[in-house]
Amino acid sequence: VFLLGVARGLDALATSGGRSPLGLLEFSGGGIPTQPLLVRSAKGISRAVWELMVAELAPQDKDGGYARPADPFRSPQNFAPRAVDGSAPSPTAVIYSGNPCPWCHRIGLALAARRVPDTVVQMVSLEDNPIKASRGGWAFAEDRPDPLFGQKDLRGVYDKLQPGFVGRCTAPLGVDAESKQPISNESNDLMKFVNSLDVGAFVDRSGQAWEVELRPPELQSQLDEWAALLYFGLNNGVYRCGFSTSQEAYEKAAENVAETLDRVEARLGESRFLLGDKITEADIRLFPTIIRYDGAYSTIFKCGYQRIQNLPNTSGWMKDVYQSFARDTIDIPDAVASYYKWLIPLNPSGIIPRLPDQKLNEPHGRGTDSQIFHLRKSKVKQAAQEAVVV
Ligand SMILES: N[C@@H](CCC(=O)N[C@@H](CS)C(=O)NCC(=O)O)C(=O)O
Repeated sequence: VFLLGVARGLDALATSGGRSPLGLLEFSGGGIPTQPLLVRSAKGISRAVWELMVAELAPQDKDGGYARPADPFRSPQNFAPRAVDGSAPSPTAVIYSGNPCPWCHRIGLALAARRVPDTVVQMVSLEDNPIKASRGGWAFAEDRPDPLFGQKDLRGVYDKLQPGFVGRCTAPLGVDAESKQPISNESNDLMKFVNSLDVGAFVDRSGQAWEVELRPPELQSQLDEWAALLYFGLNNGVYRCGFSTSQEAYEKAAENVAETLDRVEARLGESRFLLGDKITEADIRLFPTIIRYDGAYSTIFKCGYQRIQNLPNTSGWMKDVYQSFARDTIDIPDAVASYYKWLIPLNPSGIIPRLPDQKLNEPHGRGTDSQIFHLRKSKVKQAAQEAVVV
């Protein structure tokens, strides 16, 4: 039946061009119960292969839910707060990062919000290319080489930091540029590291330097609550949706995402940013997921029917953050395309759908006050960069 099908299919392909290549579905039936067998085998084989591929890509718990692997490099001793004037010949830290990655995006946003110059922290953007990389997805682009170890890919860097390293070579990864020791490969740690740097970014008329504070002490418990909520329901919630291998695990994750989006939408109806009229770390945690949501997560991760463009507060907030300081922190088409190109089990065709118009440059209608950051006094005497009067 199979060979006959092939022959018929090839013939059909050659002559009509409008039929399936093997012609199996056209030929089956008619007394021989081939179709149930075909469908059952196709379903069983593709499901088994698919499950294997997803579990390799995204480790699974026993219920078919995504279990994110732990991060091996966490060295809090390497990020005691430091004052850095940016005049040293090489940066204090290098952060290996990748444009599509939402966890890396947090670090780029924190650096941009705090105006940390790249003479202090150098973000090296790696290419997302698992065919070029020897493990994981990250390889150095020719025009953006590895500044510390001269490696070809991120695995090479992990191997330099810990010879014979076994595990996921994930971005972001922060490395102390002087000691060449890891700071952390966990984005929460790296956000805290970026917030701890004292670079004297703003100077007032009296000559006092100021820093953007992303975690004001009086907001810390609220910030921790929001961090947990956003991680569960959105940052990792969208991944739990996309990497589920059972209907039950998916349903739970999709419900968490929907509830968290509703909560965010309601919260942003009360104030310009998540915790009031100033940007905090909570906004920086939310933005990378929201900006990728309509183009990638809602579709490839099957997050559900909600769209950011239909949430007026959240989409206004997204435009506000984008226009205020986030514009240069992401290449959106590249980030979105990466999900469709490289999450092969979720999109075997590699076809990239047409992107929604996020209208990011349109008026956000969320407020006109340009003093959108909390500030703290800096210890840096002379501003490391062009003074900005506050
Ligand atoms: N826990 C890490 C997660 C980072 C992460 O998952 N990075 C992904 C890119 S979005 C990665 O590098 N994956 C490569 C791999 O798993 O091999 C963090 O928050 O920093």
